[in-house]
Amino acid sequence: QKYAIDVQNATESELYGTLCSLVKSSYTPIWRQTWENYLQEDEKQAYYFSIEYLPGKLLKSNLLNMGWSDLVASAFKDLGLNLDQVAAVEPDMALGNGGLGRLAADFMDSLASGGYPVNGNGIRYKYGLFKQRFSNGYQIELPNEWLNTDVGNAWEIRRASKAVTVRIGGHVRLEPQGDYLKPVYEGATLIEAVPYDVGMVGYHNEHVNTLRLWSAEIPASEEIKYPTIEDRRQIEDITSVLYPDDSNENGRLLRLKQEYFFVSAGIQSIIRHYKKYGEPIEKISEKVAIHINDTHPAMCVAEFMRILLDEEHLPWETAWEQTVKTMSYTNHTIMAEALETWSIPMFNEVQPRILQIIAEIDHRFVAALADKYDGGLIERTRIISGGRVHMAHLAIIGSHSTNGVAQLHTDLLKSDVLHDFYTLYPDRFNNKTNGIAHRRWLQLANPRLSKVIDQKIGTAWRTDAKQLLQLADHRTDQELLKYLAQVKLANKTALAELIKQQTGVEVSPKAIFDVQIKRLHAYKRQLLNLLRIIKLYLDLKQNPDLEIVPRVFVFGAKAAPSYHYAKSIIKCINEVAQLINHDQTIQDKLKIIFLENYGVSLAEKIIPAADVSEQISTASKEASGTSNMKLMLNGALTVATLDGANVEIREHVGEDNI
Ligand code: 26Q
Repeated sequence: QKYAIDVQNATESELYGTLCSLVKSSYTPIWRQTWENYLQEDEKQAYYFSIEYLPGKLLKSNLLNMGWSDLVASAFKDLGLNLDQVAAVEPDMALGNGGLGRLAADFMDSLASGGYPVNGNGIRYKYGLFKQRFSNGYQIELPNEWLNTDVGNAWEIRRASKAVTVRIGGHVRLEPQGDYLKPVYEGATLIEAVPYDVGMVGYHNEHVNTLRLWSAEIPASEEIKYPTIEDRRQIEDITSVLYPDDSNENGRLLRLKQEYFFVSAGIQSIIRHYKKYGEPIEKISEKVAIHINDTHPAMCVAEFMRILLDEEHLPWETAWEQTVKTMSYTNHTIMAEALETWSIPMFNEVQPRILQIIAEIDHRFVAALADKYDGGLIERTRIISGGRVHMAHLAIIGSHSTNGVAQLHTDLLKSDVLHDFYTLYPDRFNNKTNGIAHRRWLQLANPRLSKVIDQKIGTAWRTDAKQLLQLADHRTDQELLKYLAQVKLANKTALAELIKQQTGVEVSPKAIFDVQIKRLHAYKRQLLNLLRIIKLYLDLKQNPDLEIVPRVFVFGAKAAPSYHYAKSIIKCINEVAQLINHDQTIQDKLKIIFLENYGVSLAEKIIPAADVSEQISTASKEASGTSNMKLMLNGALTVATLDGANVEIREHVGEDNI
């Protein structure tokens, strides 16, 4: 009906589009009802602010969560169609770089499934994370035009009626007006922030939350100011590209504009919504919680203050108390070069009023500490110092909670990286060890293993992951062990086919599949892994009849385009792969496969087929890691540094599994 053709003549894209429309229209009433319930129950709402989300594909998880998977699979079969092929048409929603963005997506999934009143706030990038190709062993980056495909984004709803205006640039002066100062703006650019909402469907619970992604447009009233395409670009560029994790590459004006844009749009829409129901603004923290995912949205603190002061005319003290009670912050890294700072002139260029407010927060912070602490500590913790704005300091000072993402990481924050802040605010520090959405990473990614588990312990683990502990009672069950081995072999056979298809290299599913999949970074030590492989190769060259179990080393990793070292490692791995994969003398005992364009969808194929999980970061540098959990959950043995969440994984699985 949607495409005015019958099923037999429909392309995969058309079938995909039709199925998405059906799924979406079946959950929209639940989505509306979820919203109604929030209003009626007058519950506190939390908002997760993240500049990245990495959900991957949504069709299969939406089918699963709606309880439609079996029905649709059998209907497709009856019609002689292949659901997997149709689902493969969906472009990955790759609006993130790696761990931080994927964690945000897993949180959205789990929170909806737990029935929690939490909505996401982010950016609808026109171009997702670059597509990676190898050419002569070198990484090539291609644009990822995910919206510009046959199917576009089937899950979003554009809500022009909920648009807000974001002000960027220009000048500001304060004019006394009654008992407050009124900011008068001159020459600022007005940007229309248009939200695109994506439903986050809970698992079997009649609950759908919202992921709200903002897009920058020219306000209708301002069209006349933008006659050329170049003029329009000035605005549209703000939500055009996702910055590829250039932790070192500080100071891009457009990045700072992105940060302010989605922060301002999100905060404005939250406060507007709160006020609609006549609640007193000075009690907003009783009904609203705002979470700052890493420092990228740290301007939430100042933007919230701006609205409470300039638009709601609250006294500073009341506004500040509400802000601190409302905000909380997660730190994801201890690497010095990744701690965000911005120069004062740049900040002033993006939002002079926000800079004024930050300067006032800084001033009051310093004044309040002056006779209690030594000057060194104050200088090290204040927000503005050395001519720069320190975003982590803003997030910590302006919130009531700072958490790390694994116990070891939180301990390091307290004892080292953020020690001065821990001295000031010991009660604000806490740990939230990362986790994963186990249904996506086990039930969806590994249906074979899920079936074996179901047969042994039933299906309750699907809503309660702790039920998986029951499997420990069957650790010596020979029949179960045989089934588990069969599942792993079947998954490896499937991955071997994909490897053959994508690289032309044949690998034996009987070999040990030794996997390292994550962003390419010096601290993640892909190079150390490579050196070990070379050692194994040299041993085999010296003694070609050496008896070893054949091994296939699988890599997946993108390097930031400006990260020269990381790109060299990619070239290096590809060169060694060329050498080893074509060396007849080692009798297929060793293979290296570097799959292109690692991302969520590829991870879902590699992880169920892994025998060995490489988690060999330089100790203390990997804040948590999350692929370590996904690989462990799918039955891989872990080779690890005692770093990040590996420490806690070991406590749970025992030393003989890690
Ligand atoms: C910074 C400045 C300019 C442009 C981009 C960036 C940028 C973008 C992304 C800096 C860092 C990131 C991402 C960081 C990240 O993914 N960290 C990982 O977070 C995971 C979830 O908590 C942890 O499991 C990983 O250990 C951590 O490395």
